[in-house]
Amino acid sequence: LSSFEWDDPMLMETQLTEDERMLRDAARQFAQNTLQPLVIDAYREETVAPELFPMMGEAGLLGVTIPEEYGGLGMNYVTYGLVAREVERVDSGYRSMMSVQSSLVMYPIHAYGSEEQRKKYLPKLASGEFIGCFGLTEPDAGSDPGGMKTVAKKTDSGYVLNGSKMWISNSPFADVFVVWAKSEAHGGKIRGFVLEKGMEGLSAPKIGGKLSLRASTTGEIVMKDVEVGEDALLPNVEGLKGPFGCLNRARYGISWGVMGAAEFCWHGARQYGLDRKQFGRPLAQTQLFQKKLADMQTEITLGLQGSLRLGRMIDDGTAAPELISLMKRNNCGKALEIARVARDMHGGNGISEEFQVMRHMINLETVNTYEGTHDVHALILGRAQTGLQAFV
Ligand code: TGC
Ligand code: FAD
Repeated sequence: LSSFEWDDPMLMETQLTEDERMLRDAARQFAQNTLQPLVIDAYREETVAPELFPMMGEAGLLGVTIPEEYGGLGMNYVTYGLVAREVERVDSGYRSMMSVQSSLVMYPIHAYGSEEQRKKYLPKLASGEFIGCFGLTEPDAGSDPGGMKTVAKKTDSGYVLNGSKMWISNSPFADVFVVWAKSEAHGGKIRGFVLEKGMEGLSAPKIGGKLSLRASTTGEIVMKDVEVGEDALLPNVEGLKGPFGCLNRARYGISWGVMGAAEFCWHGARQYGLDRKQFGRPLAQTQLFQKKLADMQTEITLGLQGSLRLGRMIDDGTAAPELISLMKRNNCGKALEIARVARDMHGGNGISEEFQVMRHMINLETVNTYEGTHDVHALILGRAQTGLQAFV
């Protein structure tokens, strides 16, 4: 038998290809050298930072899975997951900025858009020259997006949109808005539209007072008689499977991302326990402390293996959406619990911004809620194994 790698017990390194490791290392370098020095102040000050997008674009973090001809990297979903893990090791808000752009804006334009839409938007979204946002949630339609009120009415030359979206990442500084609306011309079915900053009647006020995910900017999208041409419609998808197709990718990325945040908390707690002495010995030499570290190590090791397996299944076309729910739910819940325990293990220092565990803990409250709450994913899994739907 081989020796035990405490921080990589399943030897994940050996399960990755050289290309995957190379891009992971590049993402880690960018995250640690560029994002990490900014994050403590950015979180405290709730900094609005659109300038990070071109920097992420240059580092190759935007549109990892989008083909190279549209400015992406043309890499697989395992690589996308590895990138999410590195960025979220620094902050869930930074991963949010990146994953909305990649999975919720570039993906639908590529998968459901016309060739003209792809050429117009994707290269600039990949470089970060354009910033994108994704409007599904509304004030009265969160877990139940089918209850949305936003409508698109047909005009002679296109559509006119009315409605409002709530809790939209990146919206206050977005150039490109992928918005979902019920289209009267399509029998009330949900359709996707690509709106652009500056359109008359379109505004995106910032939501203030957020106690979580403060390094990422969140806003509303307000549409008052916004007129668009026929070319704003995403032609190749209809119904809720449009937005859910995007969410499948983003939820998968989150399953990796939160493990990055959890790893930060675990490694921090371990180091703190080695450095800090009480009762004449390191905290790490107590049974309770070691039990907590063992629990963290176990959950993170299993969570990462699950995400890697899921990534390979997405890449070979065998993953079902319910499996994505399973991994998103499990890894978010476990990461949140790990962050809470790590906060406790740091004692009083655990509440200081300097040690960073509390920031991760509070961020993970959001990540456990967005892209389908922990309980909504339980209901998806409950339905899949009983055949009975318990939403309504
Ligand atoms: P249901 O009847 O289950 O399905 C309606 C239609 O949609 C299809 N579908 C899917 N297709 C692909 N992938 C999936 N995961 C799909 N889930 C459902 C389904 O096949 C059906 O198609 P069709 O052709 O038969 O019509 O829908 P429901 O209305 O009963 O919804 C149930 C429920 C609760 C599962 C669903 O609404 C849900 O998942 N709710 C959670 C909402 C959510 O995740 N919102 C996310 C907003 S975006 C966001 O949070 C971004 S944060 C990003 C960041 O900052 O990082
Ligand atoms: P609700 O749906 O009102 O849920 C409240 C509670 O009720 C939850 O605990 C939920 O699990 C529970 N619940 C709901 N239905 C049931 C049921 N049938 N049975 C049992 N329990 C139930 N959305 C976007 O479209 N784009 C974005 O970019 C985006 N970014 C976000 C960024 C942030 C910082 C946040 C906080 C949210 C963001 N969201 C975004 C919205 C997010 O997806 C929603 O908040 C989430 O889907 C939950 O919806 P809700 O807030 O309306 O909660």
